[in-house]
Amino acid sequence: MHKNDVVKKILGNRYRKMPKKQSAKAFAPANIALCKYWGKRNLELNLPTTSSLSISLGDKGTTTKIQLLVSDTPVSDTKSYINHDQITFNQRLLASADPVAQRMSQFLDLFRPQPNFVFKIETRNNIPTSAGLATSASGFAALVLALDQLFDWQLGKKHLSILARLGSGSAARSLWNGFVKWYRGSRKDGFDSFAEPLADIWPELRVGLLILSDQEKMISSGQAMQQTVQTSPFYDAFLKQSPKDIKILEKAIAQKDFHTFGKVTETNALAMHATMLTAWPPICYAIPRTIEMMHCIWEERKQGFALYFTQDAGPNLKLLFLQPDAPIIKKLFPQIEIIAPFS
Ligand code: 2P0
Repeated sequence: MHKNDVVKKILGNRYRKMPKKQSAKAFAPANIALCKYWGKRNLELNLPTTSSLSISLGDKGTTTKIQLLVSDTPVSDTKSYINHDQITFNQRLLASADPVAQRMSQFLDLFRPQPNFVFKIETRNNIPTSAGLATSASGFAALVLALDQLFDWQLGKKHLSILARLGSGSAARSLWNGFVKWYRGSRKDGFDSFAEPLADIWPELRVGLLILSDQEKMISSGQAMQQTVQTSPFYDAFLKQSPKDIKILEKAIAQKDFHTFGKVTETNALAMHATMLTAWPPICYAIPRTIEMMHCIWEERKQGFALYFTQDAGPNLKLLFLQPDAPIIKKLFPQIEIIAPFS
């Protein structure tokens, strides 16, 4: 099944219709996975090998404004229209060859009413793009929300989550605040692979962004996932452990058991990175400073401090702690940006 078939099925007679509005604007939060998505069972539809669980970052994320225009550039073949989308990212107009613009334009092709229509997109992140946060998650979620408004599809969140997943897997989770679970599903068409929010809230929970490098990632997460799935002898262990981790995490969240919550989150991230280290060629997103900070966190924990971390497809760490400890954390890590996901 192709992305287009999924879109057709969701939109029905609204598929490739003209927009109802001149423009639309939407916001979606960034999210951090507590139990990770690492591997696809279907590359085309971004269907995951496991379910995952995340925490959204409140008002930190992406705002996207969208308009549909008729292209005034005469071109001979319809394909070349597609590269005429005007995409401004953090106030910078992207060249059509830019990988971010290409990825967005390819996604927009799924909704373009006619080949000679181009989208004008202004997208802005209020978190540093270099922060190692999955801005593709909030980016595609905000884009889908903006498209829904522009075309007046009036889709429910389940269908919006499926559409966002077609742009980027983790975007399926970026349509809500708080804790969000994305189901693996088992259907080939992915109609049972969407996200939903958990009812629980945890106002004291804090996420600290510890930026250790603003270097570009050496390998994209999509590529790294594939390499891991195909070559790591430890990947099966990750698959087996993941549903157990989600179950324990859900219980820990419901009971506000911070130690279990932190321990499982940290172990799950380290397990994901262990599968990457054992892939061939090996993938290591950590830099020396990442390891140094891990030791520092482990040392603080030995002293009785309730501090845990998670790490995604980059060298930066995301710290997990509770609100009363925020002043000590600030002292230990002066450069940290502290986010209160439920405020
Ligand atoms: C996650 N990550 O669960 C995991 C943990 C990074 C590490 O989802 O190829 O940008 O667009 O589906 O969602 C980052 O990968 O990958 C990611 P695609 P995506 O948050």
